[in-house]
Amino acid sequence: MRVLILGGDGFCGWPTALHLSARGHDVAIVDNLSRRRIDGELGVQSLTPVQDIQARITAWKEVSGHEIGFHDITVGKDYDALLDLLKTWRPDSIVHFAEQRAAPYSMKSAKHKRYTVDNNLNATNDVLAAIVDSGLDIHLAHLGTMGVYGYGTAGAAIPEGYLTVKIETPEGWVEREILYPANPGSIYHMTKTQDALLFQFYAKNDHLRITDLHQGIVWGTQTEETRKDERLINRFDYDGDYGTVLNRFLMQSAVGYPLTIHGAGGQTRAFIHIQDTVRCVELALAHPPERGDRVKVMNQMTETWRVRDLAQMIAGLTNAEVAHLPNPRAEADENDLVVENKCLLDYGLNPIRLADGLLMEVAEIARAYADRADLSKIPCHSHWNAERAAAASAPGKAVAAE
Ligand code: USQ
Repeated sequence: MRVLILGGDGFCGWPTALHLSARGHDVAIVDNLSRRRIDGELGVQSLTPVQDIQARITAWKEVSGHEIGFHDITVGKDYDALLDLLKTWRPDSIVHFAEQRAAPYSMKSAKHKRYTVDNNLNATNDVLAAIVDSGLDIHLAHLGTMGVYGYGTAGAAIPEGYLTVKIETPEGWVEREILYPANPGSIYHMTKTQDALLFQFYAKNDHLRITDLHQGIVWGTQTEETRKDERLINRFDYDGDYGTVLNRFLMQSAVGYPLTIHGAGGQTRAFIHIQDTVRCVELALAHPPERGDRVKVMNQMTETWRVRDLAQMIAGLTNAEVAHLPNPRAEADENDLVVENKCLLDYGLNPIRLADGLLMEVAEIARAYADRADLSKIPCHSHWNAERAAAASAPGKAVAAE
């Protein structure tokens, strides 16, 4: 299969490109390297020494014998270049990761909100419009987020995209299937709920074949392929904007920094290891919807954890201290989360569990590159609203270790 990976230089995109290439697919990457520029803006760097894209691709050729193409195109801006690439390279599938993916970054300021909305929504619309314009029957698999659902339970497990509801009509009660009500918790998550509407429209209007993968929080850094050579190593974000909770806690334990629980740590979230992310994308590409089908939605997660339970487990494993900080986010103090993930299990995924030993691999990677860490970048300084910012700066709200 010929697969174009939009955002193929990023944390999920790079290991996906390698995974598909290793399995014999013809892979090309489209990326404008914006994630690397944002590191510059924030004054941070990946904990792991990520090579530039050309060095990565050269290393992969040496290690595997496989070529990966690279195209420096800004999806959402360089429409003609994208369309031209689709027409000439003629991919069977496109995997769309080309979006700004950090919730805290999207909430930093009006400038960051505007960038995230502009970048993400134009990228998605351009890909869809270009597929229509190309006249090709390309399957689009998009990386969405569990956060579109709002982390609730609705009294039952969160279904995969659609909810059956009963509506009272003059003829009595009728059953309808609706898109699960969107309930985003940040501007970033909001863009993914808008993406879902774009997908519904293009599937209905142009009969495009689309799969939306609603993914939980990714943990881990290495996959089977990125482990093969240090030049292939994946990103490891730990900073207050791009670092995500489990990887951050493992990194913090490795460098002796108290685990930064926001508020009471009562939020429950869905998790998936990066190795399972790349497997799930492969499974999604192998099972595309038919032309004329509705958008196929898969919940891409393997287990749920409450943030304070995660912190306690890691503290127990590594003797790390735990600290409660004022929560920068406008989120509930506690939530329960039950999620269906039948699709990927039916396709044969054998999920990696937090207990499987890879937790310590992540901690070891963090220890190996600890000298690259800038501990001043660990706290999250992006506040969701004025009340959260005021609460964070109130006297007596500094880090309190347990
Ligand atoms: N949290 C802490 N301490 C920290 C970092 C986070 O308590 O040091 C808490 C947050 O308050 C939140 C939870 O952990 O309740 C998750 O935060 P996160 O930063 O790990 O993840 P989030 O901002 O939700 O976003 C990440 C990815 C995003 C993806 C999403 C999946 O950056 O691209 O879509 O996870 S999900 O969370 O399921 O929506």
